[in-house]
Amino acid sequence: MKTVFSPLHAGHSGQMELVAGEIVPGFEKPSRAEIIKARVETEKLGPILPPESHDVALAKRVHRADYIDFLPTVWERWEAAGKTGSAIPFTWPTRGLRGDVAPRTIEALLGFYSFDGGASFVKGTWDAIKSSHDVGLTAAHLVKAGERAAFALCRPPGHHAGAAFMGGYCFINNAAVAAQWFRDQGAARVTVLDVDYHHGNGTQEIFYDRADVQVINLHGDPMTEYPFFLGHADERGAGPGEGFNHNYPMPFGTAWDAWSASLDDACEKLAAYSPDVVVVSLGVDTFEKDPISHFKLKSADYPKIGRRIAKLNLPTLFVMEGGYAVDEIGVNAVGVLTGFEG
Ligand code: SP5
Ligand code: ZN
Repeated sequence: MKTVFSPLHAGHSGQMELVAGEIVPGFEKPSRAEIIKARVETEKLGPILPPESHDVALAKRVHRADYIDFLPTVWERWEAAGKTGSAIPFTWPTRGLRGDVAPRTIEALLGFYSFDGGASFVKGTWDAIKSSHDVGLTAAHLVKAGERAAFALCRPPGHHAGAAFMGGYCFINNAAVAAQWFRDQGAARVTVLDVDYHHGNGTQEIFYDRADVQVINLHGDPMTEYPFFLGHADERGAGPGEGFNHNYPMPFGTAWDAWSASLDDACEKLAAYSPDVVVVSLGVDTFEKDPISHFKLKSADYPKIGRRIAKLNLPTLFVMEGGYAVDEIGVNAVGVLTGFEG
């Protein structure tokens, strides 16, 4: 399987996040992608290719255009305002406030275009976001060109990014952009299968009222787990999209037996939908040693995920999402891919 990777991810480094009342270095750090890349090499998964540059016109249809236009301007405006640390929002237009009027200052706009303080900017962040977007689309091209599967080693991740907001380490929703690209290229139906520990709220929001993109999520129950405000089992899609969104919330402590039962059910729904292509939002933060998550998957379980997905016998694009147990992230992420290859 071919991997697409860009070194530009590394400029998104040193950004801070708020954890347990303290500002700490972000869990979503450059070594994640480097360790996965090293494992792709030692496992001889296949060639590692650089991305081609792709216009963000498509991202402006998947997201709201004003949101995508905002992202490249953030760091410049933050510096121009005399600020020095990571650009992190701190005020959000929640219930009772105006979410329809874009304010003018950078600190206000950061809140306007986010749902949490988890997607902070440093100097190299926009270039990393753009490279991650390009990695996803370049890998999608490989699948369209006839590869059975390809691996988009995206960083930063994307699945928490909604139509007009960032959050949860995510800015552009790489998997959603790839899914839309497949549709534009003539795929009648596309499934996004999200196995990251956290609910892919952004992907769900983007496709919620559509029948042409099925969205399936396996994740920590939002009653007790981030992102808290989406991902319940009764969210089944709306309007023409009703019945095309499927959520599998699971409790803390979920291990392979229960998790894989959800995956089996998800794969049955996926097969019944009969998509032309599958986009897997591949997070490995389901791992037992993940520092911010609460499932109990073991390294030996990841190849089994790949094998189950391979049984669908569909063209498959793997898009990297989360996973914060850095020491094992390569073994686990690439384990899914070698398992897929059988
Ligand atoms: C792509 C992805 O996996 N994003 C995850 C975003 C999670 N943000 C919430 C982090 C909460 C951290 N809680 C830390 C507990 C440490 N013991
Ligand atoms: Zn996650």
